[in-house]
This record gives sequence, structure tokens and C-alpha cells, in this order.
Amino acid sequence: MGAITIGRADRVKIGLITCPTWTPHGPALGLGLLNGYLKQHGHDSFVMDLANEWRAVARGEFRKAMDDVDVQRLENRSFINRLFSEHERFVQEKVDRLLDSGAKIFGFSIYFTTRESSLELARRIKRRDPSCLIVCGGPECIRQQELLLRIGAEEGIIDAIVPGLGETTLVKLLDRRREGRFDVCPGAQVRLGAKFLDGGAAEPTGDLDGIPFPDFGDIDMALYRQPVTLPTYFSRGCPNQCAFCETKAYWGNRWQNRSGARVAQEIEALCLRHPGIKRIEFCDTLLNANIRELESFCDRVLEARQRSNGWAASSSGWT
Ligand code: B12
Ligand code: SF4
Repeated sequence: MGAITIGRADRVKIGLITCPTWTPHGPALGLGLLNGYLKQHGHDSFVMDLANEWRAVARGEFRKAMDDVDVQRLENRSFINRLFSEHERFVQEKVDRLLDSGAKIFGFSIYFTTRESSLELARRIKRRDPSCLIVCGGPECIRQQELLLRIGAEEGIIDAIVPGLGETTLVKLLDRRREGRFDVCPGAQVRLGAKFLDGGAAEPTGDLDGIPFPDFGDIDMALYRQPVTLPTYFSRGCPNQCAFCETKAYWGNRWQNRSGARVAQEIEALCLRHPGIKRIEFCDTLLNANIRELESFCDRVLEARQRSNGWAASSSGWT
């Protein structure tokens, strides 16, 4: 099967969107990392935390579901349909803003709390401009891959699914789009007509210390609930193989760790860029798998006298 030819473009712009809902305390790490990585690779991108912009205007049961990250309600399609129909004007304005941004590709981060709202927003975008491409990534693209492939094919509202790490795959998809094609790509399932083509394994991301710091763009931090929390991370995956754990499904058997020095530099940069924020959350599956680097990080924090109102991280007794 041949590639879709859609015309060359000098620049390709992508909007990376978090739909309702994510934690009300701060932006999602995944999209911040992708935004920084895409810019490093010469692409135009921006992030939009629609989950939090929406939370700021939602009232009653809708606000409560977002404040509580009520998984049952947010996963329920009829609840999401009501959320959209009760906020038609707001949705219209956001779709206008996205289309007016000049982006022709929209990337959705799909977790099970954002799946139904992302699909509905994708429908709205496609209805307004069918030439826009929709790319879905995030953990739900692994857990619910069959469902997303089916909806994508039947409704034509998803153009690519990225089940796994997003950095190298998204750059490749955008490179292809710039060349005027959108076809089989390592790390992605790309739709051609009613069929998705599997591009096989993603190219590795490489040394994590070489990845740019997350870039949360112009997200309005004042909209978040106190204490506003910025996410960072030490590692990806986990070196352990506990039989009951889902980690392998998301991160494979690969475990990658960052150096304490790099993490400390990142936190310093985040605090400078977003003054007033004093709470950092580690988004690791297992924070303390490399005690040596963790200690080196702690030493640097003490040296720099970095102040923080609190720390949050996932860890275990394993050392
Ligand atoms: C930290 C964390 C949290 C923090 C979030 C803090 C924050 N500010 O971000 C808190 C504590 C709030 C949290 C809460 C919950 N979490 Co949580 N959480 C995690 C954890 C440990 C890390 C997430 C993370 O940032 N990872 C690091 C980033 C870099 O990875 P990533 O987000 O997956 O992004 C990469 C790829 O997925 C991909 N990608 C992501 N988006 C996109 C978009 C596009 C377009 C593309 C191409 C690629 C792409 O590229 C990224 C970079 O490579 C993960 C497990 C894990 N280790 O990943 C669970 C996880 C994401 N959480 C999970 C769950 C279930 C929850 C809860 C619903 C739990 C509950 N019952 O309350 C709640 C609610 C979630 C919410 N919406 O708020 C599940 C999600 C399952 C699913 N299928 O969606 C996970 C996978 C854990 C698990 N194994 O069950 N969580
Ligand atoms: S140590 Fe924790 S994160 Fe790692 S495999 Fe075991 S349960 Fe999963």
C-alpha cells in the first residue's frame, strides 16, 4: 500500500493536548517532555492543558469529577457527552483556538481518565477540518489499543497511534508530514484509509541525560490548585520483574536512569522558569532503584539549598 501524499510543508506545527482530566495540581510530564524534544528537533509545537482550563470553568458535578479525578465518571462516554453538551460554547472556543494556532496535527495524551474526552475533541476537530491529523499516545494506547484502532478505523478520527515512548516516533511522524507523506513509521500504527499499518518497534530514545528538560510552554500555572506541583523524573521503567506489576506492559524490560546531576539541573531550571513553585513531584515507577545517583542528587539539593514545600515520589524498599 502506498503513502498518503498531502503536500510538502516548510514547517509543521503540532498542538499537544491534555483533555479532562489530569491531576488538578500541575501539568503532565509526558507532553512537556515531547514539547521540549520536538523543539530540539526543529519542529513547532505547543502544549495545551485543556483539562485544567476546563476545570477552571466547570461547575457542579463536572467540577467535582475533575477535582476528584473521578475515574468511573470520566471513563463513561455518556458522562463525557454531557460534559461537552453542557459546555458547547467553551468547546467551540477551544476548537477555534486550536485551529487558529496554525497547527495541522494534534497529539492527544491518552490515559484512561482522558480517553473519552480526547476522542470527543478529536471528533470535533476532524468535523471542522478533516485535513488535520490526529495522533494518540500515552499508556491507554497500550491497554486499549484494539479499541482505539477500531474507533480510529471506523470513524476516521485517529490517524496514528503511538503505543510506547513518544519522542523518536513523534519526530519521525512530523518529519514525514513535512516531506508531504504520512505513512508507515517505526513505533506507530498509522492509518491508511480504514487500515492501520504497524511500523514495528520504536527507535530508542538514547541516553536520558541528553533529552531536553520538559517544556510546559505558556500553560497558566496560576490555574492549578495549590500546592502547584511540577513533575520531573529519575528513571523510566523498573529493573525489577514483579509478576503482578503492569510496568513491563508500559515500559518493556528496559530500565533507564538519569544522573543525579542532570535531575538537579532540571529542577533548578524549572524553578527559574516558573518562579514561586516549590513542589516537585517525581513521576517514576520506582524512584530508588539507583541509590548512588539518588544520593548524588540529594547532595546537590543540599548544596544548592533548594527550598521545597514538600516532595512526592513513588519508591519501594528495594535497594
Ligand atoms: C506520576 C503518576 C501519577 C501522578 C501524576 C503526576 C503528574 N503531575 O504528572 C498522579 C499521582 C497524580 C497519578 C494519578 C493517577 N494515576 Co498515575 N501514574 C503516574 C506514573 C507513575 C508516571 C506517569 C509519568 O509521568 N510517566 C513519565 C512520562 C514521561 O511517561 P508518559 O506520561 O507515559 O509519556 C510518554 C509516553 O506515554 C508517550 N506519550 C504520552 N502522551 C503522548 C502523546 C502523544 C501524541 C504521543 C505521540 C506520545 C505520548 O510519550 C511520553 C514520553 O516518552 C505512571 C506509571 C509510569 N511509570 O508511567 C502512572 C499511570 C500513568 N497512572 C495511572 C493511573 C491509573 C492513575 C490514576 C487513575 C490512579 C487512580 N485510580 O486514582 C490517577 C489519576 C490520573 C490522573 N489523571 O491524575 C496508570 C494509567 C493507566 C492507563 N491506561 O491510563 C499508570 C500508567 C500506572 C499504571 N500502571 O496503572 N499518577
Ligand atoms: S518494584 Fe514496583 S514498579 Fe518495579 S516491578 Fe515491582 S511492583 Fe512494579
